[in-house]
This record gives sequence, structure tokens and C-alpha cells, in this order.
Amino acid sequence: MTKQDLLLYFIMGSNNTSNDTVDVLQEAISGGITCFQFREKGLGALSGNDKHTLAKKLQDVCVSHDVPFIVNDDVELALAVKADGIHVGQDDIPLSDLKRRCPDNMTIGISAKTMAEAKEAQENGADYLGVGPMFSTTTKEDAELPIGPQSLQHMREAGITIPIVGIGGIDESNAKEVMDAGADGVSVISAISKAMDISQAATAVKRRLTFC
Ligand code: TPS
Repeated sequence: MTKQDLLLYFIMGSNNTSNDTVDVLQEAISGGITCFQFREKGLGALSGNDKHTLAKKLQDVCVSHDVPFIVNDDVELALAVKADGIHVGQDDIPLSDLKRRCPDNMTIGISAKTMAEAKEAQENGADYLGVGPMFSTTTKEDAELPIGPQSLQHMREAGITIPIVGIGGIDESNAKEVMDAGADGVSVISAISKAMDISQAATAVKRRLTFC
């Protein structure tokens, strides 16, 4: 994976859409997403074999379009399917354990909300940060108050040089603000997964990123 792959980073699990997840992913790819995270969490989330089977299906779609496939939180699953990356939160498995367990070529991302979290993650060798919530979001059950693009800008000013994606409440109306603050990309769930026209929604966000 490269930094460029983080430009339009789509995240989805089966409860983020009322449509077929494979169809949604295919449409999002046709709309121009550059990276995908499988995040099977919350109400009605699949587990065990069902989760593994869905992960494989979505990974197949990613592989056939050369889009990196990242697994949220579940290290066993990420290793079992040989995902391109794993993304963890602050309360999930510690970064040092992850680095020990995952092959060198597996990208490791971590969520960071505060400056201290960002600095620690950079020092401990995270490959990228997911910084947010930028704006208010109802997608994440335990999401906290938004920190705004200026927090991301402060991280840059304080010497955080690893790749950053902004996340939380991002859509075509505010994506540019996040890029202007110093992000390498934006990460989006509902603005794409819940859109009437998935492909068009992805393209609309992407336009705001590439014509900054
Ligand atoms: C790359 N996270 C923070 S806010 C949010 C999530 C899932 C909800 C966004 O939904 N960074 C990365 N991956 C993650 N899973 C997180 C952070 C955690 P919406 O776009 O609908 O507001």
C-alpha cells in the first residue's frame, strides 16, 4: 500500500447498508474509491464463519480491482485472509503486539483523537492514522464529540508526518476542509454506503479531493 491509496478510503460492514454489500462495494469502486476497510461491528454484525465468508467475498472484489483490503480490529481474520492491512482503535490490541504478529508488508492503521495518541502511534511505528471524528457522526455507536479539521492541522504542525486520513461525518460538502488541514485522504462510511447512487456519491467526494 502507498499513501496515495488512502485518498478515498471507504469503510463498510453489513449493517451500514440495506443493500447487498458486494454490490455496494462494486459500485463504490466504480465511483473511484482507492481503499476499503471491512468493519463488521455493532447491531446485527456477523461473526464467526459468516463474517469470514463475507470478508472473503469483499476481498475478492477488492483484489480484482486492485483496491487494498483492510480489516477492522480482527487480527485473526486479517491474518487468515492475508489482508493488505489492519485498522485498530485505541482500545483494541496494542500496536506493539500488532507489529509482532503481523507480517512486515501488512499496513497497520490506528485511530487517533488526541495529539498524545497521534504522537504515540507515530513513535510506535503505525503506518497511518485515522483522525476524527472530524464532524458529528451517528455511524459509530461510541463516537465522541467532533474534533474538527483544525485538530488534524495541529497534529501536522506538531510534527506528525505519517499519512493521515480524516474520518467522521465527511461528505462532499466538507471533504476539502479536511484535505486543506493536511490530510492525505478522507475515510467515509455513510456518505457512500447510504447514498441512493453509490458510484455517483463516491465520485462526488473524490472530485473534492483531487481538485483541491
Ligand atoms: C481509518 N471511526 C472513527 S469515526 C467512524 C469510525 C468508524 C465513523 C465514520 O462514519 N479511522 C479509520 N477507520 C476507522 N474504523 C476509524 C477511524 C474509527 P461516517 O463516515 O458515516 O461518519
